[in-house]
Amino acid sequence: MLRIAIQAKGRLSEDSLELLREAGIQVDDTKRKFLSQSRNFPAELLFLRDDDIPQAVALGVADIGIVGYNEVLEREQDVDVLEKLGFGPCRISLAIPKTEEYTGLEWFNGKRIATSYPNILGKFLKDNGIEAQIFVITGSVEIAPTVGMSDAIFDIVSSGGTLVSNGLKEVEKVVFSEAVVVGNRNLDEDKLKIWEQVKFRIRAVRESRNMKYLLMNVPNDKIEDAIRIIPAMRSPTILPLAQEGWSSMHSVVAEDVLWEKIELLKEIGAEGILVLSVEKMVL
Ligand code: PRT
Ligand code: ZN
Repeated sequence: MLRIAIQAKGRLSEDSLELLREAGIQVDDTKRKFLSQSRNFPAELLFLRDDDIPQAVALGVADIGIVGYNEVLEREQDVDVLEKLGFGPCRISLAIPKTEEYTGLEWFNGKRIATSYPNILGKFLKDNGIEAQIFVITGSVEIAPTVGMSDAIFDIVSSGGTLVSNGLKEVEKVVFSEAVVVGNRNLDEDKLKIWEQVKFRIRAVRESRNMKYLLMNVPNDKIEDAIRIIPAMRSPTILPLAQEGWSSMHSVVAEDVLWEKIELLKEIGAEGILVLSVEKMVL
């Protein structure tokens, strides 16, 4: 049995549950409890505040956990980052009032910086030889300069909208973060085996999310060109059509280059192009 800690309520909880669900680990989240056992997989979910996940995993209260990399860095617990998950992207940045002229990192010498990430900030300032005062607050960091609590802030930024609406500008991006899987350092063989299974499934889910299945009819003398446009995993599937001189070609293509590929395929005479979602993909 593998115990997986995920955020109970917050920005990462839905994506974490969805990823596990798509990986075939079903839990009854309708009556979300503190601890919920999967109906069909040897795993149980422990719902925690994100701040507590690195410590829970370090202590072995949970075997693995899904949490923002920012929390992993800040909590300085003995855990391993086992896998990056891609969702919850953000950065932790230094921001100052937009009316200030920013002259480089020295600007922060002698200043007071409000943050919920004192460890990451402390290390960054030390590494850069900056002497500033760290003022720890746990919420609404972005209002600190307006109310005179600090000269600057060090906080999570995603779109940047919160900074702008508080009259601040981002001047240094210090850490980039996304949701990651952290693991206890002393997992036994059974648990490691289950984690390997989970990892394999998570990768297949993530791989398939970015992929589309493409079907099209291609004149036989253009098949070589079509293969050059969409090389596929090994090679595309080619099936003869009833109509002489034509074949049906099947392949997968990454979504971010889909339109560009379709245009090239049309140029070489491909017809009846169908694009389908990929449910799961195992490489
Ligand atoms: O209750 P619990 O302690 O579990 O949750 P929490 O309130 O501490 O965390 P939560 O749910 O807000 O965020 C969980 C994780 O999501 C963070 O640790 C990050 O890894 C990640 N994440 C991604 C973010 C953001 N994007 C984000 N934008 N966390 C917070 N924000 C905040 C940001 O600080 C700003 O105030 O959202 C606001 C809007 O950001 P902009 O730049 O888009 O305006
Ligand atoms: Zn938190």
